[in-house]
Amino acid sequence: MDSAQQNSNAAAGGGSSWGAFLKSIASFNGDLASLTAPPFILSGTSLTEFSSYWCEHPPVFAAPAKESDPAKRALLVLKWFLTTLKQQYASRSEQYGNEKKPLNPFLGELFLGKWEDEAGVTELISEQVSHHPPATAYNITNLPTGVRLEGYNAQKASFSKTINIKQIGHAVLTVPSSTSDQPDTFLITLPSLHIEGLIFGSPFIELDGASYITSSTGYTAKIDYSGKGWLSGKKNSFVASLYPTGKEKEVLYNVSGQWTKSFEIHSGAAKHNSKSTLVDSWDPEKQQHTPLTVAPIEKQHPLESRRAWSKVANAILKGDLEAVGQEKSRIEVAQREARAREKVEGRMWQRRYFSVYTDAPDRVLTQLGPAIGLAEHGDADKTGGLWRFDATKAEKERGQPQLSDEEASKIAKELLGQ
Ligand code: HC3
Repeated sequence: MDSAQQNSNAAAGGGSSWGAFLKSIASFNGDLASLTAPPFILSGTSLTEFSSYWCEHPPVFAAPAKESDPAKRALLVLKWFLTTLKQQYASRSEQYGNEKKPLNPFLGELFLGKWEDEAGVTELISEQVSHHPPATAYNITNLPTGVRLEGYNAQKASFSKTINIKQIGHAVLTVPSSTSDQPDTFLITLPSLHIEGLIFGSPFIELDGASYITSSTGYTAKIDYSGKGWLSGKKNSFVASLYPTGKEKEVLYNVSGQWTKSFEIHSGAAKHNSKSTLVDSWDPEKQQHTPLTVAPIEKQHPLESRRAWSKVANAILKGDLEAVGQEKSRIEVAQREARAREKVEGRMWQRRYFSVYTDAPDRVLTQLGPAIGLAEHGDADKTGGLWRFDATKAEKERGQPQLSDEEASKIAKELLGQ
């Protein structure tokens, strides 16, 4: 049975529990992890993997480093951001026919990888830095140019007609400058989203509201998202404009299109768009993407996502729900026990790559946050802290020798119950 048939059977109540799932959503308490989704909606991929969606096209990610004009650099940053949206928000539904419920990462879970292409090596580090509330932090560096993205995110969900998700957290892109010792900094907010198609048993994501990118060089981009309305509009639509910070009416560039399909970049305000104002365009169908390379499972650290969840993921693939439940609960129980031990011993779980930023106020948020309505504290109370990449810790991790089989088994037993 293909996924479309599966979904329509499920929606009609054909042997699956989609109806029960819809009922449970109506009394939803906002805890996404607590949603008991029917089997066909379960995914064996953990949310720590989602950090890789920021860099499907490393050359586009690194491109701002080669541009010296600050407005054009800001435009290249906006273009890169827009090119990430398709993989971030539509890749699961395109691949499987519906949005899935990802695995809820455990504290300390890691997802490490790299991209290798004409942009050189670009490294990814993603770590689950908080479990209550759940928050994932990431750091992506293009080694040849030094372009670096770091950020952390959590989700706050609510129910009104459908599942609505507000993203908490932010990202900071650092672009080394050819004319100054000080790199340019771009503060990025994350769009809100909601789930469509729930009633038909084939959920997919639509983005809504607005998100922003503001730079230390004095430019801001606003991206407005909209979907298909009852009467007009196309799904996954957006319009974006780039302007000098604080002067929203003085539009330097405008971008419009569909984040799943194609978009065009024009100079000036949208009302003047013509062939002659066209600066650039993007069509994901015509672009190559660079696959992420991760170490083979047996070479991974026991806390790396694909290794840690491999038994759960295999059980999901086989549709063996009993095994899914058993394997998940092994991890959950071991994690609860680990937290209890830490409490008794008066210590805290040590994050491997990130630290809570305690020298508040944070420089980037203080300088750039007010222009786009981001608070100085970075919503730290909702993400277990204001998380920043810790280069010293990362250096130490890099220097660690590969774990022996015995050491790896000990960690897997103690922290994952495996
Ligand atoms: C809401 C979501 C979990 C969070 C996912 C986030 C916001 C994570 C950060 C990434 O950078 C972007 C991103 C993309 C997709 C978001 C997921 C979509 C669905 C999932 C819910 C927990 C599952 C809801 C269950 C249902 C009904 C879709 O199966």
